[in-house]
Amino acid sequence: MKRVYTCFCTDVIHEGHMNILREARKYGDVTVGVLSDAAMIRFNRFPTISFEERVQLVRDIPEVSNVVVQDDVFYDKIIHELKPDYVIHGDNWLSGPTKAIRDNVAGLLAEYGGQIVDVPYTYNESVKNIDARIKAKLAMPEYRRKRLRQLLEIRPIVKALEVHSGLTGLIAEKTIVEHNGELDQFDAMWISSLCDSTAKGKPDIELVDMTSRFRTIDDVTEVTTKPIVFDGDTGGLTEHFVYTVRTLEKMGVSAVIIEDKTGLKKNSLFGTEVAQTQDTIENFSAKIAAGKKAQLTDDFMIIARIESLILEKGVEDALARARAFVAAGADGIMIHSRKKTPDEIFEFCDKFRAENTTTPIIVVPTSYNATTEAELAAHGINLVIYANQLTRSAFPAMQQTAEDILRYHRAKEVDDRLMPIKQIITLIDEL
Ligand code: SPV
Ligand code: MG
Repeated sequence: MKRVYTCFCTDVIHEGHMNILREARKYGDVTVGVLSDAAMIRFNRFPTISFEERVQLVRDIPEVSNVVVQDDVFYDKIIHELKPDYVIHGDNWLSGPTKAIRDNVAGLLAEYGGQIVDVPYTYNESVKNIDARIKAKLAMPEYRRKRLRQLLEIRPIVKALEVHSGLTGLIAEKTIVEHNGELDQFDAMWISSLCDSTAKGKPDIELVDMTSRFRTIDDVTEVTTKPIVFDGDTGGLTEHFVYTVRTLEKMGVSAVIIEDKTGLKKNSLFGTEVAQTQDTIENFSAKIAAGKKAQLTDDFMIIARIESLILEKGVEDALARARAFVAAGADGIMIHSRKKTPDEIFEFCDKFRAENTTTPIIVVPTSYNATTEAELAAHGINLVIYANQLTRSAFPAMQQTAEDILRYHRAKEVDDRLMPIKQIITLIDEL
């Protein structure tokens, strides 16, 4: 009997999968690999059922002889172990980022004369509907909200991208890249006060009110499924913050980050060039404790952002605050810096991790942008936020286009820089 292998990355078995399995059975004895949670979220999307349930789904299919775990999107380990005569897959992997996976499989099979079988990918109305229903479930507040905590458990470092509209949300949701033999995508979205304000042409001074910030969240949640980390600025008055917590939770936001400043807040990247006042440990701890008391689910996270390094108060001050804020109930610590190198951030993280191994650490490496995710993770950092790069890339592109239309009195000269209308239309999902 020949050995046939296929890998499933799904929460439901539909006619497309059954078609592959029936085809596979014609070639020999069928082993199905079920992608682990960690691999599935790199490749596709967050699972809506547990790994054990996904294994059981496959085990129940008569065409399947063996079920194994595949814990990487690439097949190296599994092919070396199983040495299948055939690997069978839908022909959708002949193009797009997943072509890298097919190329990897082809190379591995060529070493001993194995073969790939590409079967026509089934994408009819019924499969589309199933797909849409899973997405809709992932977007529901009760599923989306808890996903940040789940990702912090699974991922070596969670990556969030700034979004401030439905369109930027779609970019964070859908961008997937194959590079150096790895597939990657963003895990979460950051709703930045800076970029949300900038998109409205307003300064980042808590001027754009919460009701407006919530509308931005609505725009994003309407078209995405990934978890949201909300920039809550100072959190405002404690008496107001408790209401903010309730609303964010209800909307399915996973975390709010509030910074330990008081009075007129200015953006941290101004540092000490503008007057900014840090809140007292006592006041800010009371705000965190009140927020924790107000929240209704265990999923939601209140993250304390420490501005000691921004305000040049030193690492010891930051550590004292981190200790106090964790004691007050903070679910994570964001430490911010505007230095070009990560030295002070790493000093803080190393010292904090020596006394606290579990509380997530969050960073925003805008200024020390040469530091890689792997270096951040090696210092115990759990979440990295790319806080403003989308806005900063779009703005000069739009400005240049506006200038060139004025310069040439027509739009032809800018046209080769523009996304074709057809492509921009297909970015948007239709129901
Ligand atoms: C934001 O994105 O609004 C932030 C991060 O708060 S920073 O701009 O670096 O202060
Ligand atoms: Mg901000």
